[in-house]
Amino acid sequence: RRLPRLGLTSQILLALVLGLACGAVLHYAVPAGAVRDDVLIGGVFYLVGQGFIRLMQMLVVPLVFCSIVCGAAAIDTKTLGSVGLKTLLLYLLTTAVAISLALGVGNLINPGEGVDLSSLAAPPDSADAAPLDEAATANTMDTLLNIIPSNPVAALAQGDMLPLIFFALFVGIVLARLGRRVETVHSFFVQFNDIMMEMTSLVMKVAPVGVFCLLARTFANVGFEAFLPMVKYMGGVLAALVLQLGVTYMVLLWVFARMSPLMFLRKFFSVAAFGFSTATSNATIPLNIETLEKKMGVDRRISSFTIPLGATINMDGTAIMQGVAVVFTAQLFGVPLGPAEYATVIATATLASIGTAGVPSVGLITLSMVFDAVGLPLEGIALIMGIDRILDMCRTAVNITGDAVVTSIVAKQAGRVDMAVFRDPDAGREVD
Ligand code: DAS
Repeated sequence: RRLPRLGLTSQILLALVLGLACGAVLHYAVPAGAVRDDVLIGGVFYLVGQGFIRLMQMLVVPLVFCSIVCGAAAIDTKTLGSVGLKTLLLYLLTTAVAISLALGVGNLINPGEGVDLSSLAAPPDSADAAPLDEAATANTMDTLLNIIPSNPVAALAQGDMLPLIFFALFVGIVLARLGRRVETVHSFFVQFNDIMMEMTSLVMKVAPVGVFCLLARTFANVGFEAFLPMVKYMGGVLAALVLQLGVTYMVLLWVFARMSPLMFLRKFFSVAAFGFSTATSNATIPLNIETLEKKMGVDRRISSFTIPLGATINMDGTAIMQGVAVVFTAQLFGVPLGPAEYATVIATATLASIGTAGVPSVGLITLSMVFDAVGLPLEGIALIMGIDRILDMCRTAVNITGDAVVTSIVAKQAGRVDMAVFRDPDAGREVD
């Protein structure tokens, strides 16, 4: 009888457990020797683990560039109007609040303190070393000025993400303005984006092997010492997600829309649960729009624009994971972060979330980009990857809730919410 085919999530969880176990056995039970150190830890595990991380890095520039061009082109400035502008501003505001929350919680919990993994960092070749020096010396003004690329092709070639994102946004906005005159170029980017999304899901299929090797090597080298930081990192992300959901969104909903937070959460629970189980904002779009209309009386003419937009450009949960991950990795590898680096992280994560579509693990791909922007070693992803799938489900639930909260606020202020439906506890039962 064939083993039941395990879903990717369970495969990754299995790889997490096996990687930890294998690493622990190698660390505590197998004496140092050629096989253990050169063939396994420094050989297979290093090669496959780093190979997987490079596969993810390979996706970053084309994936982020295409999805931001397509995302920006979809924000057709003509139809945007006041509702659209207010929606855009609220989406950017909630994401900036989210990442600031995450950096705050990260510096409160200090998940990466007490363990020094700098011995694990791949030997910094010239490219890696440069950003660290730049980041260390560049002041905040230069950081902001660097957002505008003096040479966009160089920015693309070197993977300088902030200028790349700025240029992609610009291309997308002009694409929308020129409309039919440039439809060939537009469809090129749309098709290339499809290729990159398919490539992302193919790369993610080998994630279990990557996770196993990365964790086995990390735990073989440092043993269970690395376990506590991983748990603290997970706790930090979950704490920040709960704060964003329970405080930020609820305060916004009450202050700007006078809608009962408890009623909203009770009615929205099924959508959040769906987002949690699929770890995909895009797949949740139809249920999100249906629930807002039938259970909360939010006019579909608003949500059919703001929800798909939010699924693409508003990823507060992802920004939270990235904020905590930056603090975690900087502490693990002893990389100093000053105000300029924090400004870069907030800008990169907020801008990066604009384009990346809501598909599983996309937050991990753009995380390697945020790390590059502040010169953090990608090995930090090793400890994050194993538990990322679970966190992906949690942060996706927050991503879509943020979309629905902003939609409700904008609709309410435009007088497009039927409050009788919102207040009726039984409204829209048929949606469940
Ligand atoms: N899974 C993504 C989403 O659908 C979020 C992420 O990968 O960070 O929103």
